Formats: sequence, C-alpha cells, structure tokens
Amino acid sequence: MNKICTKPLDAVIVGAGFSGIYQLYSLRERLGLKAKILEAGAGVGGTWYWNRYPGARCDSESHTYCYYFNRELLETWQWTERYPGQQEILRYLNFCVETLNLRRDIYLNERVSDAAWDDESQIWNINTASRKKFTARFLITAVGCLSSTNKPKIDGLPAFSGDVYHTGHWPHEPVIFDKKRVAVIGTGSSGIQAIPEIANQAKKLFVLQRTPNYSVPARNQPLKPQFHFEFVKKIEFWRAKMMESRHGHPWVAPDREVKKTAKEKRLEIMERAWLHGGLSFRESFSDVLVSSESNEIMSEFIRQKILKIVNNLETANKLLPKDHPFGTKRPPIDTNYFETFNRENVCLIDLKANPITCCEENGIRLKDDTLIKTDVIVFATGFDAMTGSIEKLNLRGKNGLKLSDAWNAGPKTYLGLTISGFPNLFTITGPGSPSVLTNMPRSIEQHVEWISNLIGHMIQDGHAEVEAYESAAKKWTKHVTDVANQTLLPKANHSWYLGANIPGKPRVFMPYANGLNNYRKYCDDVSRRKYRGLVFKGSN
Ligand code: NA7
Repeated sequence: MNKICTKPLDAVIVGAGFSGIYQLYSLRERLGLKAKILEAGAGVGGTWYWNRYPGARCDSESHTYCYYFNRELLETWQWTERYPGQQEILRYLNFCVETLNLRRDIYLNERVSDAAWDDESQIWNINTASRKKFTARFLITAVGCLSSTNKPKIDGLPAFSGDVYHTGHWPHEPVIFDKKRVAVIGTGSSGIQAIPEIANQAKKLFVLQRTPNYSVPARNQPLKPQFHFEFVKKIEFWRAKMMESRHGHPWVAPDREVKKTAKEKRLEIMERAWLHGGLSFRESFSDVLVSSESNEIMSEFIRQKILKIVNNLETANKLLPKDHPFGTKRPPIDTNYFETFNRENVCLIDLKANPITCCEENGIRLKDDTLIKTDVIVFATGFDAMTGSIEKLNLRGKNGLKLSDAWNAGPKTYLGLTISGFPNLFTITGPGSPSVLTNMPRSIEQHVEWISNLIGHMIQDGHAEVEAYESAAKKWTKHVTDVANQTLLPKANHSWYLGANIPGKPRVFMPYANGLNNYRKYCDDVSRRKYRGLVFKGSN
C-alpha cells in the first residue's frame, strides 16, 4: 500500500536547485509556512548536481551568480575564479542550505511521478516514484529549464560495446578518458566546455559537429582574495547594475549600433571586448540581436578569429558558423575551444556533410561508410528545454486536464509563472519568463519573491485558490511571441529556445525576450493592480 508521508503541507516545491532552495527559505522564514522540497537527486544543486561533465562551468561571473537576498551569504562566501566551476557552485549551494538551516525540509531521492489538483478539497495530491504521497495547498515547480536531457535515437546504440555518457546526466564517479578513443556528439555550450578537457586526457578525440557554433573566450582566471573585500564594499552597486540590465548581468549595452559605428572604431571595440572575454562581448553594441546587418558584422568578426586560431584551413572552414546569426542560439563562452582543433589527437567530423547512420559494436558508422572506432561516446546533445522537466511531472489540473494536452500546441502561461486550468501551481523560470535569456539567479530571485508575495496576499485576504484567466494567458503568450519576433532570436535552426532541437516539439519561442528589467516592471504592475489577470476563488 502507498505510504502517506506527511500531514497536508502548505507547499510542495519540486527541485532543490537555486530556485527551490530560495523558495523554501522564502515560504518558511518569511511567511511561516510548512513547505518541503522533493528532489530527485541524492544531493541538492539541481542543474549543477547533474551537469558534472569535465569543464562544466557557469557563464555568468561568480559574484553575480549567487543569491543576493541574504547579506550573510554574500559576505561570507568567497568565490575563487572569475566564473564558478560546477564543483564550486555545488559547494556554494550546500553552504547556503546549511547556513539557512534548510536541510531538514529537503527530501532527497524523491522523484515526483505525478500530481493532480483536487477541485473539491482545493489541494494538490503529489506522488513520488518511491510510492510516497504528499498533499499540499500550493505546488511550485523549481525543476530548472535545462534538466530533461535530449539523447537522439541512433540505430544500433545498444550494440555499442563501449561506455556512453550524456553531459547533462554525468556519473558521480570519476570518468577516466586516459588512453581511450572518445567521440563527442554536439558542439553547444556543454560540448564546447567538455571538448578541450577531454582532449587533454584522451588518446584520440572525435568531435562530431552538426552545426558550427560561435564561441567567445571566457578568459577565466583565479580571483585574488582582495576581489572579495572590494566586492563586499560594493554589493549595492552590483545589485543596482544587474537590476537595470536586460539580462541580469552587471552591464548594460551602450547606446551605439554596430552598423553606424565607423569600421576602425567598431573593430577596436570588438577587439577590446574579445580580449576582456565573456558574455559582455555581445553587449558591446545595442543592436546585435535586432539588426541583421549589424549582427553579420559581429558574426564575421568571430569567423575571422576562428580562421586565425585554427591552423588547418579545412578544419577552420568546417568550424565557421554561417547558418544562424550570432547570439540567436545561447552563445557559449570557452577556454581554448577552437585551439583544441590544433591538437594532433583531435579530429573534427562534419555531420552535415557526412551524417551518422548507426552505431555498431566498435563505434559510429557514417553515411560514407567510415567507421569511427571509439571506446566512449559522449552525448553533448542538450535538453528538452524549458517544458521537458515540467511536463515530466505529469500534472493534471482542474477536471483532470493534463498539462501535456493544455500545452499540445506549445506552452501557454501567464508571466511564465502560472497556467490557466492549474490552480495554485507556480512555475519558477517557466516558459514565457525571461529565464534562460538572463543571469539565472536574478530571474529566480524575482520569481520567488513575486510568488511568495502572491501567496502572502492570498493568506492575508483568505483566498483558497488562484489561477490565471485563460484570456490573460493567451494574451501573454502572444506577447512573448511578438516580442521575440521583433528580434533575430527566432532565426536559429535547431534552437532549443524554439523547441526546434526536439523532433515533434511545437515550434514556439519560449523565453520572454523583452528583458528582465521590463519583465520585473510588468510583474510589479500586475501585483499593484490587485493581481490583474489572475482570478481568486474560495475562502479558507
Ligand atoms: P545545446 O546548446 O542544445 O547543444 C546541443 C548540441 O548537440 C548542438 O551542437 C546540436 O547540434 C547537437 N545535436 C543535437 N542533436 C543532435 C543529433 N541528433 N545529431 C548530432 N548533433 C546533435 O545543448 P548544451 O548542453 O550544449 O547546452 C545547453 C545549455 O546548457 C547551454 O545553452 C547553457 O545554458 C547550459 P545543432 O546545433 O542542433 O545542429
């Protein structure tokens, strides 16, 4: 018989990453609610618990990729590198859980298998894979945008006798590539980070590339202890910078257009930004994501860099990204990615010219009949982004409505945070929110605070139920599409922003591209106007 584990809770939060940890703290410490996190992993960390492939590192700078809601956390934790590595982020999140005393309310190894809204009792019934049952008034998904892995179906893969890994679901034991032949499939951010690291260890590395990608040097470096002392003195400065920006990073693109800047001058600006490294390269002009002409100038600048870095002209040409404008797919930042193709032990395979036909016992067979003999296959093939991990929760709303049916033509949300037909459900960094277009902790803090304020409002006014009006969700979803269409963002083929990397997934541009600063104002306006677009029902 199934075990009913707890008395009814005020809230169940799914996932113990950045979002879930802060949501738990916020509900427990600010509103005094009884809340628990259900986490599928054996530890906290979310995305950073699973993505532990060699070279896994954040592309936001350390002092910005952390919680800002608590001064003690900011003052105590000292980052060691310009960009935090996966292990350091995991240590940081464990430190936060300990400092905030949250561990007792986090249930690990509990994967939510399904959850259904009960119209009569106005609660969520939540089941886990280990056959435990929970009931809660509010259900909050904190499952991350990039958690449901995409592993393409390749004929014959089960017959392959070597080891198979996915970057998004990496083993916890060390993986040794020493003296091995390794094939990496995929050259998105994960592949671009893992390839130089694996090349350092493997006897032979085959990089199987479908679409060449832009990448900008990260210029990672150790941080001196002095950095932390200076940072602490300027916490409010950094906070303000991030709040005013579109991406939640501490820089705002200056008001200058690439195409209207004299050639010499714009080259000088791009060279300086390239040397500085990181995502701010994209922000060195204001029109990179809106003007095709300007974007092409910047794209060509990167192509010229690739041609200079990679010694073999044939290889360099294969690496040149031409099928999408720079920045329309999430732009990777790297450490020695293009340089890696100058190594003797690295071989680039162009899958567009010569696609994979199948796997065999000893490797991967290509269309021209070449067999890539390999001991290991690493899939760096990304995720069913933004909707995959929410849909895997098998949610059923009012009258048994399945989320997969409500979203069969693409995700429909109000503000990315609520779904019509699914009362008392909140989706942190859900589709329709700025999420993946931003520095995540900044979006997450805004979401958690908005959700907590709404729950606080319901408690104060005695509302039992809240739900988005269908019309509000429709209008918001159209607005998300309209805003994206004013940019170049929907122009990338296979982009996971569009769901286009997953066969059969509806092509809908999912993140909100109007900037976190504008989104925040919109959400504040909604709450100021007595939560316009939401309907409250029932009394407690
Ligand atoms: P991405 O960015 O989705 O990259 C996946 C890569 O895998 C990309 O190069 C794809 O090529 C390639 N891919 C996907 N399916 C296939 C098949 N069937 N055959 C060959 N190649 C394939 O995922 P990442 O994990 O690198 O990054 C995701 C985010 O994580 C990233 O943006 C950061 O935010 C962190 P394609 O371009 O589709 O032709």
